[in-house]
Amino acid sequence: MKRYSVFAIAREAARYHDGWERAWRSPEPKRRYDVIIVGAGGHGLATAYYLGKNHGITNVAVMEKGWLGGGNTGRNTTIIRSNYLQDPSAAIYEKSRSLYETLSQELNYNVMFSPRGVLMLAQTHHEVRGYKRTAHANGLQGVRTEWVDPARVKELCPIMNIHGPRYPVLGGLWQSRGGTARHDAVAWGYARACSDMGMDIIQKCEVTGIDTDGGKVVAVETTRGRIECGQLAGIVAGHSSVLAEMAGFRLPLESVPLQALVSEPIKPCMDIVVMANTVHGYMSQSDKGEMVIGGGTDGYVGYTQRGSFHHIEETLRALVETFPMISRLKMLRQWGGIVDVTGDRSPILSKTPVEGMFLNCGWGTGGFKAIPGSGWAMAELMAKGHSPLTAEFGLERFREGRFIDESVAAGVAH
Ligand code: FAD
Ligand code: PYC
Repeated sequence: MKRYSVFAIAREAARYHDGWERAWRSPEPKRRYDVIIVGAGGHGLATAYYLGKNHGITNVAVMEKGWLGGGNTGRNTTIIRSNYLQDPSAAIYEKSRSLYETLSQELNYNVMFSPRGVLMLAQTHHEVRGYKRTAHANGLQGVRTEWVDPARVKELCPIMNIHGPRYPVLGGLWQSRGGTARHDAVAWGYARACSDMGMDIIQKCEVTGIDTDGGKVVAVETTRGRIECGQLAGIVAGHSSVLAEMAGFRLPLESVPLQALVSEPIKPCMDIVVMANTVHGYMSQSDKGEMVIGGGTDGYVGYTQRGSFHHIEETLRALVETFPMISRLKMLRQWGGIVDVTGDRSPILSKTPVEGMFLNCGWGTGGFKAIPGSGWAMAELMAKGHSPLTAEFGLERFREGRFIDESVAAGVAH
């Protein structure tokens, strides 16, 4: 792989940019791999990357039914934070946030990580108590967050109306090292690095069946034929229950549409991320100047990558009362993804009833921020059979009642 650098840009500028090579190869699938990962979203690609980088396992294929990064990874609003309540969550989300800090250098690919700060507004006394509790818990976990008062909120985000027609802003939970990154660059950067290690990323290849022998996974059936494997990881977000059904077991999660929209581009007016969970909407400004906006999930199970119309209206109503100046903005695009939501709003990183098959799913509305940490932890689980970061996130917690309740920290109404 040729390194990207300022010298490479200058060199290519001088020769009409005809020397760039493809960022990743598009090989024909081999008959057998040591590891097959289903799903070339951020989590699947990051898992492959850390399998190679941290554990030397490179006979790996990542199978993708569409195009890489075309699932939720390329559809999210890119908010990165680690202000969760429970210790196992803080550990994996903070690992992830800290990996984001140097990911561009690590991958030699600009993922445009922007630690601009994330502010979660408290607009009821219940939220004030909840977020103060989170700030205290984060202090004990070594995660840097703080409670800020309304005057500081206004200072951080001058375009905000803190008096609110319905809910005045009573303060907020501020994580100054939270922020955003360019979502598809994260997928592309990992894909390029995986390809460089000799791994095969097979796009337009849907896994349609899972073959087992004596309770152990031996191969997958795909739209490009049968491919054998030593280990299999299902990392397919909203399609996790479909994949689990192929392997003969059920998962404790529901798939629901979650949508987002962007406005026309405007001059810089907001340099932090704001989440307003009582009125329910969140917003940041992209580098292009568009306001990036999102709301809650649909109230019913669905596989449309669209989302229902009333959510657009509810989300914009919430944001117009929080940021009155956006009332005259035109909205440009709207889209949806299918998110996989567990009962405790925490992910599943786990072995499964099928020997050799692993699952990484249940990130629901909040898995973009977790991509590097999840990949790191999942690779460790697959290579060594255990990982301190995944220990509490096994499937068995639902049977044993050891829930990791993050319904408040999830930040998005389900
Ligand atoms: P995906 O990126 O969905 O990748 C899974 C891949 O598996 C897909 O490409 C799919 O095509 C493929 N696949 C499925 N079935 C098969 C099969 N049978 N064979 C082969 N391939 C298959 N998180 C945050 O942290 N911050 C946010 O601000 C945020 N905002 C969001 C806003 C929206 C609108 C949405 C939809 C999600 C948001 N999220 C956010 C959540 C985040 O996007 C996801 O948790 C994360 O991207 C999941 O990544 P993934 O790699 O697990 O899944
Ligand atoms: O998890 O921070 C988050 C988030 C924001 C919007 C959607 N998910």
